[in-house]
Amino acid sequence: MPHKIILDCDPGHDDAVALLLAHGSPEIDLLAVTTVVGNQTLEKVTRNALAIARVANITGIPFAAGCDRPLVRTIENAPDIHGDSGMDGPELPEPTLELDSRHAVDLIIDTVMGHEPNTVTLVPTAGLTNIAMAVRKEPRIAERVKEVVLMGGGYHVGNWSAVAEFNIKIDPEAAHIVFNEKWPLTMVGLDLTHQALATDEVAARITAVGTRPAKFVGELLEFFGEAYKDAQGFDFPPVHDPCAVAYVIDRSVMTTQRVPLDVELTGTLTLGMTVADFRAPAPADCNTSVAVDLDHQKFWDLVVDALQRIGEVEL
Ligand code: PIR
Ligand code: CA
Repeated sequence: MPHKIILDCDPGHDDAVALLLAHGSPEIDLLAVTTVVGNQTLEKVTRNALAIARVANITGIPFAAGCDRPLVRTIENAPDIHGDSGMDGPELPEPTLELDSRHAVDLIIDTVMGHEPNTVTLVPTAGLTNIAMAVRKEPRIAERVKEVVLMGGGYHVGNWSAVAEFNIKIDPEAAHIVFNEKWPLTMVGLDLTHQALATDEVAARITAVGTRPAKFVGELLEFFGEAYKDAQGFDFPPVHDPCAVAYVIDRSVMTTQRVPLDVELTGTLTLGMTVADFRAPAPADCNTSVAVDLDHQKFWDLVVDALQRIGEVEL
């Protein structure tokens, strides 16, 4: 039985790869795609999500727009990494799919409550505003969701400050809510995703697939790679968000460790830091884990395999 997931995202170059991986994997049943302000404005990331749907011919599942600002903080976007559109590089086709009329928070609640308990996995790859709002509006989803596998945070690495990661830092109060719920939660943070580098060999494998969707990914990675070189001095870009999807597909793609986690809300230097307490064996009631080591080969095999399954798509 494929794993039912809701992808909550802010496309975003790596969000796009996450969406394509989910769509092209037989192990994933993609129930809904929701968007939230993050890499760019809500309007832009939502348009980008619909453009990806057209590129890969994703139809028959609801896409809904969510929160256009964080719970407490003022909006922060990441144009240095993702460009003015939020997904600069490839030409973005005019969307054909229509947005669901519901707010993303309601779509998330309806989808979780409309399926059997313990069958729906939430995969957030952006700020956690929608997820926090959903669990506040309908607290029963905390017991009903199978698990949360999110890209965000880092126990030893930051990218939006010395110690904080973007998805957590832009809405730390939302992250605090999500990290302190009782659902099983796996944090696929920068410690893991900085191993998911799109090397030249990876880019060549993707281009060799030869289809339009694969060419689209190739162009995304080219822009993302240049941006990461200029802004952060990386030789190759870390492709964060599909790591969370890959973990749902195949647990053996990474190792994890169960450890208590919390989100810093009052630090002057550490706002938005995800604090992992490694001091002792995790207590019995600890419901949080962090991703540690990535099997690079297995991860990129999953992405290339998904692109091959998506096949050719005419515009
Ligand atoms: C990536 C992101 C934001 C800022 C930078 N510098 C790099 C986005 C990605 O889409 C990913 O979800 C997460 N936030 C990584 O921090
Ligand atoms: Ca993202």
